[in-house]
Amino acid sequence: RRRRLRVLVDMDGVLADFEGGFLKKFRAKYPEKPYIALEDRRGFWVSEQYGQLESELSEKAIGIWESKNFFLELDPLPGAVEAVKQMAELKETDVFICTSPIKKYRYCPYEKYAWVEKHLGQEFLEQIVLTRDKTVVSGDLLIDDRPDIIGAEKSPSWEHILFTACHNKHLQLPPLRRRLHSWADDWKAILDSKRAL
Ligand code: UMP
Repeated sequence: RRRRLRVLVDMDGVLADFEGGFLKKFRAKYPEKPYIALEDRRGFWVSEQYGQLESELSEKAIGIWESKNFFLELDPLPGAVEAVKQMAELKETDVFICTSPIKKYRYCPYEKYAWVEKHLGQEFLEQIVLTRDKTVVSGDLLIDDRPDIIGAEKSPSWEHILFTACHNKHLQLPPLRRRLHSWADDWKAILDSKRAL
């Protein structure tokens, strides 16, 4: 194999606990409103499912992650920080953090950089790719909790590994599509399966 292995790792739902952070702040801000327990989450879009509960809840939900410090204060998911640091130390391996900012750009892009610096260290700032279209980024693997990753490039170079999250755990994947169930799962074996090619 000539080239180094390039792994793209998503941030929200893979490194940072977007769902848990959202629910905590939503319940604190709207204690009288109904909410969706993580067990009952279905579909990638939190705002859509909240909108189905009560139509006004869609914009209230969006207001939570548009607020200052939402992205910065997300907790790392279990094992995520250790796994990414280990991955980056592996021979012949480049790790990039590939994440889509929300369109309200006031806080989110800045806070994503600040989160990476805080939890992974300054050297990881070199590895950040902010894009709304991950199909135009090349890599061998993309570890991401969003089931449908589409964009301008119809045949992306990466294999999408679905990272299991509350909203996607019930989905049946087409044959040949692979999951990483958590950071306790064997992510090294998935990397090695691509190196072998
Ligand atoms: N996001 C929304 N609406 C939702 C859920 C998430 O806008 O209902 C945002 C949060 C992240 C982005 O900024 O979408 C998802 O980014 P990726 O995990 O695909 O990188």
